[in-house]
Amino acid sequence: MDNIYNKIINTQKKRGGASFALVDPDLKNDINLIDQLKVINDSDFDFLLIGGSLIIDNNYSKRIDLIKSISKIPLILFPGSAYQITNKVDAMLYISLLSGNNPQYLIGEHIQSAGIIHNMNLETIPTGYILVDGGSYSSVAAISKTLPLPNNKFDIIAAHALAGQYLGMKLIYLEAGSGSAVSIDPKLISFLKTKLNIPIIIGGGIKDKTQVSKLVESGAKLFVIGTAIETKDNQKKLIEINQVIHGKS
Ligand code: 1GP
Repeated sequence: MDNIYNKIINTQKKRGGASFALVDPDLKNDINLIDQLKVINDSDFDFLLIGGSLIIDNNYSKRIDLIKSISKIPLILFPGSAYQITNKVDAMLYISLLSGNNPQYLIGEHIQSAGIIHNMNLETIPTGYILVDGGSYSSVAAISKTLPLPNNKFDIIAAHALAGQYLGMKLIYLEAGSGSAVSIDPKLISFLKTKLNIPIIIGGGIKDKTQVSKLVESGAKLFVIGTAIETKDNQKKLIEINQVIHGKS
């Protein structure tokens, strides 16, 4: 079937890995949204994720239209809440926050939006979302009112990821938090690879190719990059990161 999930899996197979640009359609990115999208178009990203923990004004929908008009790659929603659901995307990560035990983000937002998603006939990609300590207090932790899992307790993280797999999730998203000081530990990836048989996507604090090389060596294939795109004059670094993700260097 030609859906976005299969496209992710095929990209991973054909290119060795896939990179996801994350754009937060919030007021804070308004001034340089067009510049960010141009950089994304010219830096060999495979997919564009749209979403944020919190949208603080009423221009969300307009920004999605702008993103859609400029982006050349598939758009995947990465919603911070049911409120962000839109049919202007090609698919959505259907995220359940497995860490932290807050029923609102485990199942509550899903019930709120299920009928809407059904009417929109939107592709949902069931994703187990696991917040791992990235060394700073993250927006996800603040908004979801949950604690991250300790980043050195591999067994605990694996138990959450396996629970997601057994519940039928098609992806595990390991989140260190946007702009985190520490990204996901390559040793954690090697460990999880021996247990899971669903793909792992990694995000939070990914800034340079050296860091990505170590993660690729440990078996990581799917990467989310957000803050590094918001950083001015950073295109060279993004191109280098994507070369490593795609096995070109
Ligand atoms: C946040 O994982 C993403 O949800 C991306 O993190 O902004 O640190 O790249 P960065």
